[in-house]
Amino acid sequence: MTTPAVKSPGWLDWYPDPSAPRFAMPTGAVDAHCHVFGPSDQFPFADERKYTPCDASKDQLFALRDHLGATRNVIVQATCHGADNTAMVDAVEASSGTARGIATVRPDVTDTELRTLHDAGVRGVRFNFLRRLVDTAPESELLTIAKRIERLGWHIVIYFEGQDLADLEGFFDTLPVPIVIDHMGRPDVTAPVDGPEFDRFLRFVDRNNAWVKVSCPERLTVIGPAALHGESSAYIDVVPFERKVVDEFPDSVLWGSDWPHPNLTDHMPDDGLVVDRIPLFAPTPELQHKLLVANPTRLYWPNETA
Ligand code: 0GY
Repeated sequence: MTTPAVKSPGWLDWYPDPSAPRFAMPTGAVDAHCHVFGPSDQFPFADERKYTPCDASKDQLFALRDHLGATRNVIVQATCHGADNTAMVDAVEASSGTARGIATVRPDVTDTELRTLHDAGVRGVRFNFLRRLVDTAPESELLTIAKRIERLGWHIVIYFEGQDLADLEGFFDTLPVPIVIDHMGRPDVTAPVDGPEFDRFLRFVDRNNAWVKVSCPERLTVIGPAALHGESSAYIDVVPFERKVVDEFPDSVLWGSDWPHPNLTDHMPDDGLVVDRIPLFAPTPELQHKLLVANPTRLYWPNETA
């Protein structure tokens, strides 16, 4: 045990008492994007981190999963832990097979280390292109990693902002393994949903047969959590983008809570309300089943049928 870390100034902690969702997720639902942070006295944060969060433990994550009515999690390595995947792996191993992990690795990772991660339940690596979060590795190093993981049948989770896709897509097109895109490629939701930026994104998804996480409205919204102010649903300005992605790619969309919502600065979402938004963009039981059960099960538990 070490001393608990001191949070970054202004850090917002995750919502302590989320409402019970009115929308019942179908049996077998997967939260395909969430994180654990520490606890920092047990799993210290990385020296190279760009922020220091509150703790968000595996037990708190699993309690939220149960409260929201999900069955499984995909735990994505958070940048505050750098390439030390210990906390994430500890959570995946403690899940009795109900969680998979996405790791961060360096190009000099050994085959033995990769195999150990695989045996623990890791099924991919994350490449992060947000400068406020990481000093992104050169493309040559990322390509080395991509080739190393290919034989394990893993995929690459890519995190970038919409305006950067034009510069990055040539590199992404060369990746030799399946691609999973975080948060719909972070579109500018004040731009038209049928405008050139989002159209570029949709064509990129189509060309690569990529998976897309319809997640993180609380980070994309400009108008904010209007439901807290009497509107019928939260983050309403994100809905056209979510709907478009689900309509165009019903068999390759995933949903994630993004708990514990790192680096939000103006509010912290009630995770129950975030779940209640799902029917706004997946309006039929068939679409809900694909988004929440069939698609993530095919990607992360491929030996099962859903
Ligand atoms: C997210 C988003 C963020 C942070 C991280 O790994 C991370 O530090 O993912 C963010 O700040 O946008 O995907 O949860």
